Amino acid sequence: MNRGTAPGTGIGYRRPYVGGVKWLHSSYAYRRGRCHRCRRDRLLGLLAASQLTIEQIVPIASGRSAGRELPPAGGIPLGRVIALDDVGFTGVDVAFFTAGAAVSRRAGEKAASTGCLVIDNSSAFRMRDDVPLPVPQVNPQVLDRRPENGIIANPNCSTIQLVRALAPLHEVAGLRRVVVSTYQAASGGGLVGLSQLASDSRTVLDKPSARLPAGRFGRPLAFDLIPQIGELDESGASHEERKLRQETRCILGLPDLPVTATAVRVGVFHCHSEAVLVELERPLAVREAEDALAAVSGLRLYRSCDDVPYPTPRSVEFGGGSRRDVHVGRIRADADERRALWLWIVADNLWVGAALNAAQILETAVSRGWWD
Ligand code: 2RA
Repeated sequence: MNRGTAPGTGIGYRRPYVGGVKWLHSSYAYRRGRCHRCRRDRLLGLLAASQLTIEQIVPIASGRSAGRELPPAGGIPLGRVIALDDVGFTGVDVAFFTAGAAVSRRAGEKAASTGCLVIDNSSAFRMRDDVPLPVPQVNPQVLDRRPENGIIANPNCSTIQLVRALAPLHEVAGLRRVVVSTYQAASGGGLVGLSQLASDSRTVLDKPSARLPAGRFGRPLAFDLIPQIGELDESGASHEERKLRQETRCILGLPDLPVTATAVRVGVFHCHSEAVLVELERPLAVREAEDALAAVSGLRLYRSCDDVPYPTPRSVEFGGGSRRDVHVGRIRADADERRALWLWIVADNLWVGAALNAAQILETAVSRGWWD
C-alpha cells in the first residue's frame, strides 16, 4: 500500500498490481429507497480526494441496480454496479458498508472472512467487544492493530461530534457526567427524509392545517420537531439515546461515565446540533475550556465576542466555515454547579458524522501499515 505517492512508486506495498490497491465500496443505496446515497456520495468524494492511492472502486448494490453504469468519482473509474450476491470479496482490500444494519449483518462478516477489511457505517457491530469503534481524533489507539475479525464499526453521527468536543475537556479536567439534548437534521434519515421535509414544507406553506403522512420519521417533521429517534425501549429511552450513551462511554474509554440523552429530530435539512451539560472532576474556567478546545485541529471554536458568536446548522452548511469541522460555541458556566459547563455543538452529520470519520479510519489504518 502506498500513500501520498504516485501509483506504483510507494514504499512497502506488496500487492501484485501496479497502481496501488483495489478498494471496494459497498452500498445497497439504490435498492433501499436511495436513503444512504448522501453518505455514499460524500465518501466517494473523500476517497477520491484523499492521499490514498486507489486502483479501483467497485460500486455494489442490490440485484435490481446491478449493471447500472456510474460515472468516475474524482478521476477514479467506478464502472458498473455489481450485485452484492455476485461480489467476490477475495482480493478486495476494503469494503465500506453504508446500507444499514440488516445488510451489514447479512454480508459484513462474510466479506471480512475473505480477508477484506470491512468499515461498517451501521449499528450492526458497534457494541461488540471484538469490533473497534474509532473516532481517530479521540481513540486512535483502537486502530493500533487490525482486528482479527476484519470488521471496524463507524460510530453514530451524533456520537462522533459529541466525543470530539468532550475529549479535550476530559483531558484537562476529567469528565464526571454528560447530559446531552440533540437537535438532529432530516438528512439523518437519508434522501427519503430530506425529500419528505422539502415537500411537506411546501405543502404546509400553502396550507398550514394540511394533513401530512407520517413518512420516514414516524410523524410529519415540517415546521415541527419529534422527540423520538428510533424505537423506545421498556425504560422509555430511544435507540438514538441508547447509542449516544453506550458509544460515548466506549469511545472515551469511560465505561462507567454517566451519560444521559434526549434525541430530537428537527425540521432542519443538514447538520446535527447538541446542547450539552458537562460536569467535570474540577472547576474549569470558561477561558480554560475554550483554550483547550481551540488547540484541537478540526474543532472550530466560537467565543461570545466573535463576529459570529455561535454556530447554527445553516451557518455550518452555508457560512463558508468547514463542513469537516466540529463547531463549538456558547461555552458558559452553569449557574449552580461550579464544576459544570454548557456547550453548543454543531456538525455536518453526513461529513463529520459519517463519511469523513470512515475515510479517516481508513487513512489511520493505512498510516499504521496494515497493508505494508
Ligand atoms: C439519525 N443518527 O440522525 C441517525 C443516523 N445515523 O437518524
